Amino acid sequence: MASMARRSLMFSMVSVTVIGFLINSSWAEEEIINPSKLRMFVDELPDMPKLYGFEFVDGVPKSKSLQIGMFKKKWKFHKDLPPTPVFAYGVSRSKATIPGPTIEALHGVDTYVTWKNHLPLKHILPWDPTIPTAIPSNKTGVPTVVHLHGGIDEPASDGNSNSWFTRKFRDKGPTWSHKTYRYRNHQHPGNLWYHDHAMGLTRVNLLAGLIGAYIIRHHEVEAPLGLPNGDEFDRTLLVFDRSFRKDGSIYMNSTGNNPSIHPQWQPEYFGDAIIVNGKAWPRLTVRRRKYRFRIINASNARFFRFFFTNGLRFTHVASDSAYLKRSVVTKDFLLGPSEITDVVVDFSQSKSDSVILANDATYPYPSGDPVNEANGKVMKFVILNHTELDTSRVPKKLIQYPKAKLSSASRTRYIAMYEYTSDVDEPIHLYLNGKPYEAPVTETPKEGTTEVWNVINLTEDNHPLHIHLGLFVVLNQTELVNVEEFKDCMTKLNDADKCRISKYARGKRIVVPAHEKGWKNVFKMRPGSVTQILVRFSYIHSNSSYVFDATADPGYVYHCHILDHEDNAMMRPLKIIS
Ligand SMILES: *[C@@H]1O[C@H](CO)[C@@H](O)[C@H](O)[C@H]1NC(C)=O
Ligand SMILES: *[C@@H]1O[C@H](CO)[C@@H](O)[C@H](O)[C@H]1NC(C)=O
Ligand SMILES: *[C@@H]1O[C@H](CO)[C@@H](O)[C@H](O)[C@H]1NC(C)=O
Ligand SMILES: *[C@@H]1O[C@H](CO)[C@@H](O)[C@H](O)[C@H]1NC(C)=O
Ligand SMILES: *[C@@H]1O[C@H](CO)[C@@H](O)[C@H](O)[C@H]1NC(C)=O
Ligand SMILES: *[C@@H]1O[C@H](CO)[C@@H](O)[C@H](O)[C@H]1NC(C)=O
Ligand SMILES: CC(=O)N[C@H]1CO[C@H](CO)[C@@H](O)[C@@H]1O
Ligand SMILES: [Cu+2]
Repeated sequence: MASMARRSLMFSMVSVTVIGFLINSSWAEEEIINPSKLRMFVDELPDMPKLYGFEFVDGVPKSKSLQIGMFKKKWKFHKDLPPTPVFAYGVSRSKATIPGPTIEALHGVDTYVTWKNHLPLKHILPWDPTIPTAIPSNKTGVPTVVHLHGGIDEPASDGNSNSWFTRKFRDKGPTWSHKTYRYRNHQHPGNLWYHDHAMGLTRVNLLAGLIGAYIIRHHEVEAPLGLPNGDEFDRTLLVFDRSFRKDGSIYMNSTGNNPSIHPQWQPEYFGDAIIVNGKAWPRLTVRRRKYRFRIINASNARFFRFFFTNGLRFTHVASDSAYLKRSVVTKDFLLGPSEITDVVVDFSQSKSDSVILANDATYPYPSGDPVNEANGKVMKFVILNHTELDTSRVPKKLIQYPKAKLSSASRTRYIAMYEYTSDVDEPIHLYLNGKPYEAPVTETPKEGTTEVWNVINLTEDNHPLHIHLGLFVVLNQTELVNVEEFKDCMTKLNDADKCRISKYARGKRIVVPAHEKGWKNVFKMRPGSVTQILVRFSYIHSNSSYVFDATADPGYVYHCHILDHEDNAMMRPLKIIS
């Protein structure tokens, strides 16, 4: 496949800029800013505004209704960059931020959110009407719909891609049912994030800025752990990559890799500037003590392998939405798109008085280019000299949810990932199980059950698979032998049993890192491998059934979380049955 060539093309984008006018290229290409022109670590790391999804009435927490809008506005991503037109979430246009406000919710207390679309008629980024896309019947604006990633909620509040709506709800997708979403917060405490999920527009709506963090807290369960807490020492870092033009606008290539088939769609978006909480390569001054960082990877396609340049370590306490059973110390970790890692960093252990959080993951991961000077750095921590009393701790034992038992699985499914290429060997689209999104639902798990899913990656890229509603544990990852032979058979029959998968799933066993052995909602499906996961369609913290009707319409979805893949159309319906 031409992926290396494709990647080098994108990589050479920066050098093209310099001599842009000499090359016969479109204005867009000429104007891409060379990221080395932006000074690193000059902007302070912002903390996003907080919205509380509950209120105390006579000392008792009660549910609350929030109104959150989506606005077009300008955002300063860097001191040296002109303001960038963006789409941002917020309670008003002036208060809207990139990322949006962090929503704080309490376990057991419902939060209601009315998501309001105030976006203009025209998108700020190029999109592609030839992939399955939400297109309003008349010009009523940019379609949007919000998904709470990691949320265990009713289907009608899950942000189904076809439940999109435009400005003032003037036009609505086929599965739209109501304006106000109900988030039950009945699940285990942890880290979630909200983002747009409109059919075929997810990648551009997120690139434009429609993302934000959502935290569910459960004090009785979490307080005894003694982890660093409070706004100063417990922080959310939302990380993504973007490219900019010299006028500050977000650059996205408007020419597809198969322009005669899809005028705009490209298989992966990569930006050269690394943005944390809305600032490119920011800095944060920290005290010599422990901090908790909830790190959300909101990139379209970039993987990050984070490490500290001075060897400082990370102590992992949670992964995606759930606490780990035990804390795990690592020197680095790989974060796939939309994965969340929750770590404690003890700056009192630092031998230097500043440290850079860096990244060395190739892109696309794992077959692509190495990082460069710009995208290899994430942010800087300036560490104050004064040592201070730190009463927070990181216990070895965190929260143990009942073990997922393989023997309890009610059935086994195969989920094969396919990429289809054009005669110039460029990807045209990707499907799960060889089926487009619109094909009738095939994954219909029974509520309360656990299933084994064998995810077979027959493509060259690492696909982070995300399942709505269900959580899963990764059992093992095994490389396929004689991949091409197996792939040929699968391409013809699309049936893992008939293609005798057991004959091929005999390669190297890949060790699942300790910090990813807990309950997850996204996992990186290695290329040329079978990943076996145990998916649970019930709560993990209790045996009670869902506190809502999970079998209702329009159901759920599961998809690749490389947004460019999800949009075209590595996504399938998931319908829970009783
Ligand atoms: C757009 O079309 C929908 C249905 O096709 C209709 O309900 C709505 O009123 C129209 N909106 C405008 C602004 O014309
Ligand atoms: C945009 O994509 C097209 C098609 O893949 C490619 O030919 C062109 O070089 C790309 N532009 C830039 C600036 O990378
Ligand atoms: C972030 O997510 C993107 C896509 O989902 C992925 O490609 C990238 O590797 C991830 N980065 C990190 C640091 O996890
Ligand atoms: C810490 O102390 C060293 C040596 O006294 C000094 O050079 C450095 O600037 C101080 N760092 C901070 C962040 O104050
Ligand atoms: C993966 O692990 C399960 C249980 O641990 C085992 O039954 C299965 O055979 C393993 N799969 C492969 C491909 O090794
Ligand atoms: C759910 O029930 C199983 C079997 O009775 C038990 O092993 C498990 O601990 C229970 N889980 C919770 C969270 O109570
Ligand atoms: C990098 C890698 O191993 N890619 C493989 C993914 O799977 C396909 C098909 O199974 C292989 O052709 C690739 O080589
Ligand atoms: Cu993918």
